[in-house]
Amino acid sequence: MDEVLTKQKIQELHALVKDGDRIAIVLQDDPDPDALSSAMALRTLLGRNKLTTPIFSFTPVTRPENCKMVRLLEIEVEAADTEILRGFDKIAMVDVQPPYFGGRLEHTDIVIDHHPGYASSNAAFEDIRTRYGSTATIMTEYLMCAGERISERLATALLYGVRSDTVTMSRRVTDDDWQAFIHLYPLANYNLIQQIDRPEFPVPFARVIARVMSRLEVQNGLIVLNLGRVERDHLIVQMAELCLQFEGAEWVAVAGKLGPNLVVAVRNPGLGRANAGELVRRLFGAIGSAGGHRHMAKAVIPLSLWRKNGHGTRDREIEERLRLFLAAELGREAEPGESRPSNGQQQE
Ligand SMILES: [Mn+2]
Repeated sequence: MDEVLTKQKIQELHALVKDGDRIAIVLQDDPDPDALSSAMALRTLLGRNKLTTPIFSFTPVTRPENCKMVRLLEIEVEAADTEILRGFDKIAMVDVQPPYFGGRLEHTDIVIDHHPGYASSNAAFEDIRTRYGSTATIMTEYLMCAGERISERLATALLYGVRSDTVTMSRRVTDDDWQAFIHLYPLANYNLIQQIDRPEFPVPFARVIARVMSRLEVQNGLIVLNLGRVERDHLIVQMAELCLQFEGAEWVAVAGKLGPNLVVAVRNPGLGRANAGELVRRLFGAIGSAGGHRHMAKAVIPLSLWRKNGHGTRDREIEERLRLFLAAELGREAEPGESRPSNGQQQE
């Protein structure tokens, strides 16, 4: 924690903002927990409320966990447009920087962020700390140095922000992030965090779960399920997470048809050295977009290309084919003669 720098920045910030200023806090599209909590913190730091300092985004929050955060913590995010924002005395942004918005924003006064790689803007106030795992860490430091009281609601939001940007303190995490985490932990409401973390299924999805679960098997550590047509991408991901909870599950692939595509979510518990991202790239990189991290990955394959490769698109056929691909790639009981799908041109 850099107390000297942070105290100086707080002074700069207060010198810049006049009492009567109407300030808009603008977030990245589809704001994430780090952005949302940082906006709440900035508002508190400036001693303002949602009327004098509303939060804006050009597109709404969509991830189920983030929607739940917004709902449970009663965070209001208004729809931004260039014209509305023109009416504000000052524009602030957290967890994002002006070049991100292109022509959508005419000017910016306050920028607080941790993302590297942006060209410096000419905002009057800038605090970019690329070393930090989250913007919520910077904002927690501001509140601590300002001696500001952090309410349970704000602490819960910030803790969730730090946690989600650092993938539960496992990625890019620094001492500063830990310091913020330790400060926020006793102030936050852990029941609320658990609620936010537990994404909901729409009730009609129960029928889909009942149908596919009746054929769930763990074969040599592998679970493969195809849900058939789904309405939202998140359902595929949530089902993959759920399947990972079955005893003996070392690899999970859950697929679903979404629009013109076949979406495949792949998970493993992240214990070994296996890499789910590499696995889906090897399997599907040639016929779709595929990628991810060590324990979670996703492939989006146009059904037309899947069909062009001679694979059936009926739900059971897809499931069987995926099982063969996965089993072969993982070196488990593969049926002979099966090869990876290709687009007929590129081969790795
Ligand atoms: Mn962030």
